Amino acid sequence: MKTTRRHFLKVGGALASAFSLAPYFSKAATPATKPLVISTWNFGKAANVEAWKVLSTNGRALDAVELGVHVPEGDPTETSVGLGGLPDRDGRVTLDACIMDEFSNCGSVACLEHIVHPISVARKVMEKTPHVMLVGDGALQFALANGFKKENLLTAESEKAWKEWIKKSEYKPIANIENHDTIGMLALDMKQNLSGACTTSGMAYKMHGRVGDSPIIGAGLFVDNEIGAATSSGLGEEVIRIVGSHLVVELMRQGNSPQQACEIAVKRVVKNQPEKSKSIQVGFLAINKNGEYGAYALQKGFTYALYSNEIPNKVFEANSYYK
Ligand code: SD4
Repeated sequence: MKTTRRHFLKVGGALASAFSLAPYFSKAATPATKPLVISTWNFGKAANVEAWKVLSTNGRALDAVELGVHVPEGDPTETSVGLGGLPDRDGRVTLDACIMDEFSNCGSVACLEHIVHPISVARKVMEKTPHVMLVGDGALQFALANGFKKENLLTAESEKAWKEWIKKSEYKPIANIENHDTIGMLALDMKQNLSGACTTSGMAYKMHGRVGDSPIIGAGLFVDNEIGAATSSGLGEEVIRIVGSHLVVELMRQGNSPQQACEIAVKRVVKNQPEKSKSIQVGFLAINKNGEYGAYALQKGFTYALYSNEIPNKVFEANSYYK
């Protein structure tokens, strides 16, 4: 079966750009499920509700993922994304985000301060500049020039937690499993187009200027509208090392299911870092063009929320390499 698919994709490579891959996918075991939105962690459930409003009214996957991730970005009680995000070790909240559409357009911001919705700045980078990525001050200047408001993102609670942390100032580049909570969201719309978004305040108490996987196209997020889309959460350095989301999509291109692709990518992390992988978290989420999905993580506890016609918004726990 795998060989056949691979063969099809190899032989059909040149044809793929000219013709839709729909006949290939319609032969898959699962009937097409669309629209569909899937996102990382428990807070993905509330985010999915907003995304679904767009998808269920025949909207574009790109709009769905942007509006979906606005929910945790704007929620001051979520300490890992947007407003209320835990700061770096200097007490500065610096945000990373990226977005990618069905035409392989993409935009990204990294180490952006003072803007509640970095995902929308990333979209503006995609749509209004000849570039893919803006960082730091340049990203902030661009945001302000495009009408975004400058705000204080450090809430009293996050400031308090940071001041507690300062007492010991224990800087561990290997962050523990709990302080990783990026939202990565993937959507398939009624026109069978894919898009994705990924946004985070990154590792808590990181070095100022540290950028994780989340805003890096191919690492924290990748979309190929002929094949599928993937996103990641967890220790960004390990995801960057394997260009994780791109790897997952390419594995699907080779005929693997989204589940198989996520598992192979996680095993690659283990192979790279056999010892370190025991104490860190990395998780991948993927969907293909047919609406099949998969998720897998190093450690237990990686949850994701799925919203489709068949499953109206439910949180699941992914299987993990370490039990
Ligand atoms: C990072 N991958 O900055 C992000 C953090 C994360 O769930 O995923 N949290 O490394």
